[in-house]
Amino acid sequence: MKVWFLAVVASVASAVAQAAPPNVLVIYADDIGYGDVGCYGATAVKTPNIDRLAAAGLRFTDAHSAAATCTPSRYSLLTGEYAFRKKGTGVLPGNAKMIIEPGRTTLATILQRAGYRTGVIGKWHLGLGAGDLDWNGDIAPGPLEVGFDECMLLPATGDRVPCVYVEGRRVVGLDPQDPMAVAYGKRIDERPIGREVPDTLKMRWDFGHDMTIVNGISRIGYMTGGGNALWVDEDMADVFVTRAKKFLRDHAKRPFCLYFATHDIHVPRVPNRRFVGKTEMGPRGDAIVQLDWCVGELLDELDALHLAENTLVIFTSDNGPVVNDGYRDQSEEELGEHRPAGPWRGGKYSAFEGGTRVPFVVRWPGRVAPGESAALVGQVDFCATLAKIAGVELADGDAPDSLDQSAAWFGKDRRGRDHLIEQAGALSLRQGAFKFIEANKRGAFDKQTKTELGNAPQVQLYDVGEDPGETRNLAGEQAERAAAMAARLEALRAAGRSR
Ligand code: NG6
Ligand code: CA
Repeated sequence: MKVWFLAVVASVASAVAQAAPPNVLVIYADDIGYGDVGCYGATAVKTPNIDRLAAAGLRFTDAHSAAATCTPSRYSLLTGEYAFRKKGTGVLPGNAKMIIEPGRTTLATILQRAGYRTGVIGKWHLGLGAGDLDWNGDIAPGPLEVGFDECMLLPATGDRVPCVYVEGRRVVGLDPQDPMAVAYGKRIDERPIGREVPDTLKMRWDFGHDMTIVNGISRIGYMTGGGNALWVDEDMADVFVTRAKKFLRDHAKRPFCLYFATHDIHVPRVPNRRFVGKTEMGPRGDAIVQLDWCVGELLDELDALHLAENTLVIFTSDNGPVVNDGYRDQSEEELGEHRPAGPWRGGKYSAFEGGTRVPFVVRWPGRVAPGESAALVGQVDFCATLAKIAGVELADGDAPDSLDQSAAWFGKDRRGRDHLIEQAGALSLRQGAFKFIEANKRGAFDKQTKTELGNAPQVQLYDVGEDPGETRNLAGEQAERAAAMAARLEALRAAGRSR
């Protein structure tokens, strides 16, 4: 009797322990391609920390960011809604208002409901304020209005003004005697801009990026003032890592979710001097080494705090890779045999697989068996999947395109989604190995970034299992399948939701 009783108590206790929701650390790299890290085949750059994460976790080979650029991917990740459903979710200028409405359900509000402490550190690029923001006062709405308890932000991108950090609702280090202003489209002071003095710059622009100069690098857009608050690109990774470690230490005793969104390896690629010359690929390669260092620092901190066992760590990227994204940083000249998108065609901006098929690693010791999975998974599913893992019930209208993929994340379901929409200029629908790309009259090739955009005036159908390079358009041969997928894509679009 006594033995029986003890056995029941033990098994209930272990079920409870098993059910304890994990901490969540999302490491969201910027512009890292499928082929840019060692565990996905890179050899010209070493990424021992990302590789050690992958060795202890599940490495997905058919995982997708929601879109082939930053803002729509981040929007989808945090809201669980495909960004194409909402106007104004394209790449935002640095003075855009926030595009996630305060009050709506987000990844952060979902986890708050389960008692998590939530934070975002790093790149935001979802707009701030309600329009016509005064950067010298309280910056709201922002992450704190959509479920984050703490934030420390790179407001837009490294190559866009404003070049300052925002912590909470304030610009860090801003001197009231030196107020700042931000403008797009019109110049707001007399200082020379990058277009006029290209030879004085630390890193020259190639296209775009020829406006206000900060830290010897010209950017997109104009800003004045805020002298003390301006960031130093070379220190950015350290600043975010230091802040992130503090977050982990501060909340080690309760469930937390940290969304750590790196600037690396977006342009301008100006890694700390500790990493300069670590690869033969120039700043783009060195920025990958810096990114890998960031990952190592966070993993080490989890270990030091004895949190690794009960922390679900995800490593992924917001879109596929780009080599020359507008600065003369030797990225094209020094690329050598390195294939940033791995076997996939296209890259950032592209409707081909290289646009959205990104590294995706999930580690949760004891719960996720290490290995590899070919399941089709998407970042739009973060909301529903983490809701499930944290034991939160979603309301009917919440996260309208987000599906619970916890079985795939745990390696139990090897198939994943039965369909997924990928967004670039054109929308694509994946169903199993087939991929349908809708007709799109935009150009097929971007001359500046040298990207195959995947647009064509006719529909395209590929079998990415047999033909990973998307070279044989089967839309003629398999007209029925193409028509059925076109109709399904249309129905998914018209329905306004897919959950
Ligand atoms: C483009 C920029 C590019 C990059 C991108 C956004 C030019 C010519 N190109 O408009 O450099 O900033 O926007 O990248 O300005 S993303 O990763 O944030 O989506
Ligand atoms: Ca990006």
